Amino acid sequence: MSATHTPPTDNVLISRLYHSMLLIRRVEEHICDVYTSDAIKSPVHLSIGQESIASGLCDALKSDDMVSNTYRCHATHIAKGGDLNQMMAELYGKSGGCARGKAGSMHLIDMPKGVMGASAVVGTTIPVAAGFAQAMKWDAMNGGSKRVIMAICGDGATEEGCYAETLNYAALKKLPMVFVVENNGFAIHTPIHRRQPNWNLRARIETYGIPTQHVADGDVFAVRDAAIKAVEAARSGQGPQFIECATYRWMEHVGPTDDHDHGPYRDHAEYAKWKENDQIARLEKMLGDKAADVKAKVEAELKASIEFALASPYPDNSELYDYTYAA
Ligand SMILES: Cc1ncc(C[n+]2csc(CCOP(=O)(O)OP(=O)(O)O)c2C)c(N)n1
Repeated sequence: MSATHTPPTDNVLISRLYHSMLLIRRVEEHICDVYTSDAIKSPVHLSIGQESIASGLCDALKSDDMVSNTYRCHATHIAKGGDLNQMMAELYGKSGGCARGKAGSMHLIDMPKGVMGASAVVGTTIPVAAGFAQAMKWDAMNGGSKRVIMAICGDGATEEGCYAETLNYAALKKLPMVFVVENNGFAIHTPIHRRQPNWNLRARIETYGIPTQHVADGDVFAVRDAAIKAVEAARSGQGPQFIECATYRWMEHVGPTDDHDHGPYRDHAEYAKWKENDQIARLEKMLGDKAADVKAKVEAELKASIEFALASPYPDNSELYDYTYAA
């Protein structure tokens, strides 16, 4: 697989995207390293191999725009500028975590940085994102700035009833939303052709009158360009937009290892093709000697976040019932 998009020559942009993708990869590699020690107790859904999607998308957003995601949310949290120390402390179950150590990997949140809380229940964040989009629209009508929310999910989430309902509502109300599907081809182990009679996702979305784009090769610059176009359209009042980004999950669905010997669900030639297309290696090559400074910065940020997490205390027993609700 080779990238079809003309790469930019702007080193500031290349460095920024390389930093974003490398930070995601190194944070998740750290998770893999420590997971068996039980220091991180919640299930982890890793985005190793999929980094270019979150990094390309979030680069098109302003700081007061928002992003929503599912349980596979480390990458968008980092790419949108979510606080890394709080994220790491949350993974370690510490009180300095973004949900005070009570939620773990699948429920990252950083509202000041525009990261909506994520959920383990497939598809549930999509209608919540539409609620934010509605509020953003009303706010802009009352003189506030024109903000956009990007609702990201996997291909499996598009099969939830609430996905169709949200597309319908967002199109009807011309909400400032960008729907994105990170299409890694699997819902856990089930490929898309065994789940849908018509797996042309974009054709389905277009029936709502929502314009669609497709990035077939994970090219980080192509993802960013598609996102810029969609965000501009949504921000200027043209209603919701849709982007399908093909990608590939290198690791198991949940957990810190690969599952390449777990039966025939993967096509190993396809995995090799995507691995060869690794956008982190590609940008590292483009940067040459300049990559070293970015790498050093990433390692320093990672180290600081681990130190923060380790130094943070566990939540006190007295907090057990705080922020819990009963009807
Ligand atoms: C409502 C609901 N149904 C089923 C599940 C079990 N489940 C967890 S992840 C998953 C697959 C989702 O796949 P996809 O949306 O493509 O995201 P990916 O994991 O590939 O990023 C399923 C079915 C769930 N968590 N919630």
